[in-house]
Amino acid sequence: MSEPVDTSTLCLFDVDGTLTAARQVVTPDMDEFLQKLKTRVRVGVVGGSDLVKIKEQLGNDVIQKMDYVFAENGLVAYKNGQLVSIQSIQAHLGEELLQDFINFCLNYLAKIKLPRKRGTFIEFRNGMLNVSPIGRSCSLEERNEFYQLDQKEKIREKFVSVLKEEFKGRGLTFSIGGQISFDVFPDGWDKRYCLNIVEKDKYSTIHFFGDKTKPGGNDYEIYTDPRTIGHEVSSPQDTRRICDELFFS
Ligand code: M1P
Repeated sequence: MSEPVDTSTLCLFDVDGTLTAARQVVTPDMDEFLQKLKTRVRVGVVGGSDLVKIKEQLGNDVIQKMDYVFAENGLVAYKNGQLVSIQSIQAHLGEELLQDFINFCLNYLAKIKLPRKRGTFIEFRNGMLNVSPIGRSCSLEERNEFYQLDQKEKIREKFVSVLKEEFKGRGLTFSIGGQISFDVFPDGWDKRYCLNIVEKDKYSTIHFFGDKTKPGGNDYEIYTDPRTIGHEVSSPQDTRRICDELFFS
């Protein structure tokens, strides 16, 4: 006889580098594994990306398939297929600060020369801004090229350190989570935000799996939060290996 679902345990997964390769579609194997895991524990995803991108990667039916989907760190939250809360960055920050910030970024971006620049340098989301020096509309090849260059030249790190200085004390947090961009949101709106939402569901154990768990990475805060048991993973295969050991051995 199969074991009953342990409804007091929740597993939360980052998306890029944890369930999928960066910005890629989930493999059928991993998709199947997540469904199998749901027969043991409650399962949720918490991505830095917006819901459109999470759906591209995990499927259009992701909000039906997972117990929770937290897009934009949980600022857009779904439980059992239903929207439960949504945040607005403009209401929180106000137009004045928002425009100061956007104007500063556009100015900075106009002054840097890169091998390639494309379009959508600032993506305005519900709960965050996403800033990309190459532009979000680059191709996969251009994305990989930028990522290689950024690892050597620290383009994003330098940009973020200038922004930290310029906007010191104005309540903004910066997070480098992916390959071509960084996220900007009000202090406290990192991935821990989703823990406040699941609090009322009274889980006794919350596991978190992520790959960007070092300081400055977008998994760091939730990984080190006392409310979670953090697991640092190096790839989707590694995520699966750890889950197999924890729940199926
Ligand atoms: O999930 C991690 C990050 O994924 C994307 O980053 P990039 O396009 O730079 O690889 C973005 O959606 C970003 O917001 C997110 O944190």
